[in-house]
Amino acid sequence: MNLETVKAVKELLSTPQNMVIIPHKNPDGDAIGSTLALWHFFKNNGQDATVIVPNDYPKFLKWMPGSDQILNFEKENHQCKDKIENATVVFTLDFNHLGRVGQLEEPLEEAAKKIPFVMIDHHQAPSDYAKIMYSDVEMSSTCQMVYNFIEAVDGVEKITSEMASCLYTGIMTDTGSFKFRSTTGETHRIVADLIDRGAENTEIHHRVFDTNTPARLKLLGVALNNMKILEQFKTAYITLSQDELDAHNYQKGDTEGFVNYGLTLEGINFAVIFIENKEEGIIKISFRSIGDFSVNEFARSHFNGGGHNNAAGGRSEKSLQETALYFESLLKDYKNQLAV
Ligand SMILES: [Mn+2]
Repeated sequence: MNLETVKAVKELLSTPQNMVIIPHKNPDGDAIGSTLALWHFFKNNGQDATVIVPNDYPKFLKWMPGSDQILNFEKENHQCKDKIENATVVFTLDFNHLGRVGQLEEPLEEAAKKIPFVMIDHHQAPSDYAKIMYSDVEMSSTCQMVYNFIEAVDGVEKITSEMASCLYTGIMTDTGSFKFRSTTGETHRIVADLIDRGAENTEIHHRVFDTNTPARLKLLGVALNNMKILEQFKTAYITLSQDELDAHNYQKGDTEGFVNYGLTLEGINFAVIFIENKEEGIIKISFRSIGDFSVNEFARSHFNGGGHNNAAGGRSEKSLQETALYFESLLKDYKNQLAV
């Protein structure tokens, strides 16, 4: 964080505020971990704060300290609208474009005309709605940034064991358990400090990763069986139809991490999963890569999405089969980049 940003935040926090803290739609471990950690920090410092999620999040994150205090915009709509109307500042975490919050977009657009927004985020190409911006694409996770934020504003002594567990969870999930390229020595130093401050690391890994249901494991079996490997492009992709999801009692979050299996194949650098969503009438896509191939650019150019260099999302309005064929047809233009 630069000095000017720190100064602006300190000034903001010097008077009592009604804070609303918002993660992106379909919040993941980093989104929930960062918003809850910041929420604890503000509450502990006598501020009024509320976390509002645009929609529900996976069960394997619901053990997180403070999770029971989160308001869901879809379920507690009036309460959420009241909170936003009475807010004096809005924090947006783990996203940088108001189009990423689903139905919350409109109330936030309105709020942005009246009150200051603070952005803490590590995605590319931030838009300019926030008065105070802490945006850094080099960061492993928004949780790592919230650690830096607290350190800069008030000192790491303010990090309680609850906050440490929240921040640890987000760093762990966003770095693929500390293996993605964004994981630096600094990331590990922060993680070490979080364990010293009470993050229950062994317990957190268990709670987040050992939560399979028999139906989910079988759905993974279907996904792996559907995997198509295109060795000439060092690419592997998975398709999952709505029928296949329905046959396995699909629950939100069940397909989390499936895309990564493609990258565990020797010689594969680009992995994709296409998941049919009949309700929204789209195919949801996740892209992952190892090395220099930018899935962010690929998703931006062809699938109305984006994200990071090695992890991005996108969507398609074609059918599942058409989407997969279209995807295959694009690969020849990337053969040189993928062959590296
Ligand atoms: Mn993140």
